[in-house]
Amino acid sequence: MTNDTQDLVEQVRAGTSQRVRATARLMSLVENYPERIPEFLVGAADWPQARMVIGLTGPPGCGKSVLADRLIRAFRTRNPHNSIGVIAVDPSSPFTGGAFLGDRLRMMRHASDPNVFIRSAATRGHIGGLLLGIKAFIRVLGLAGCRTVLIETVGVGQNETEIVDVADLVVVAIAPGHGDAVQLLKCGLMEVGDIFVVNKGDCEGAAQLYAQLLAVLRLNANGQGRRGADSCLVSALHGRGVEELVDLLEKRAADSEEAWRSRRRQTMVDDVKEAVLEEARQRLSRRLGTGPLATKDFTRILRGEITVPGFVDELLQQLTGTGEVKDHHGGG
Ligand SMILES: Nc1nc2c(ncn2[C@@H]2O[C@H](COP(=O)(O)OP(=O)(O)O)[C@@H](O)[C@H]2O)c(=O)[nH]1
Ligand SMILES: [Mg+2]
Repeated sequence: MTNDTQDLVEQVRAGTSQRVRATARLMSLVENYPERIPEFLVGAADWPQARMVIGLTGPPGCGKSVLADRLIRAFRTRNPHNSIGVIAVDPSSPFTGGAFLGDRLRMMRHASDPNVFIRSAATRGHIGGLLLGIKAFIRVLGLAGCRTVLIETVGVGQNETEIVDVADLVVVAIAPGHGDAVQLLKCGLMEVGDIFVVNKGDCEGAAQLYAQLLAVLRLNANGQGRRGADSCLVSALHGRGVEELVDLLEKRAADSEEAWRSRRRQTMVDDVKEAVLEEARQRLSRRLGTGPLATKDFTRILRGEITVPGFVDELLQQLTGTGEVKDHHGGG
């Protein structure tokens, strides 16, 4: 880990007055220098972790951001000493750009609360990198003392449902006016949800939608679907049903905290493995591009003079033989 990262990590962990700024700077590092994300794994084993990482997903316009805002307030009121982090995933689409700006404005009221961390993450069309970034965000937020992390993401299409892989539990929100429950839950949302929320309970059709949802959940529980999904009817705009939702979330956390913790630890180990493989791939790649084993050497394989494993053996020998293993910054 480089010195500046290390300093920032210490500031965040120490909980000084610099904590809020240092946290923001760490997250900017993650965002602007994705190649440095592996640095955020060094020493991370003993970083404090969030207790609950909630994925909040659902179709655009169903009220996720309004609900997120309510959840922030509810969590802050219940546990005034606990911080909360919110990651809003921007689908980088011209159609939702406006709505996203709205999200930021809506959550702005928390800007002066030093215990609320709100961050956006742009997808830029590269979901793999985004996932790594979000995982690093979650670790940084944990370090900053966030007990709860909420990830708001638009639940349409495959990409977005992948984001729920990093959440401990997933809240799927739907709302009346956009089709029936079966249609709304088509885009893979049924499979990912732990808690299903019908929002806009104050609007016409909400009661019917909720009844449909319950029927769908019952069917699923009888079939091969996931069992034990919870559900509730809320009106985020008016704050109705939100406390019940928080109760459901708290109950899940109480039941599964340990399992989540160990799953996240395993995820970190997996991420370290990926980081190590990536580093090795890059070093070998640099070696192939510039070293004595230039691309033309591949023709030795084509001519049958050497096998692929034999070639790799030579390559690794060259790397270790020239001290390249100690090279942290490439060059070649
Ligand atoms: N009537 C009503 N409108 C709501 C409710 N929750 C959200 N909305 C409205 O629905 C629109 C979309 O909300 P937003 O939170 O931006 O949706 P998102 O795209 O899912 O994040 C906004 O105009 C909200 O004011 C609710 O409970 N009742
Ligand atoms: Mg939103």
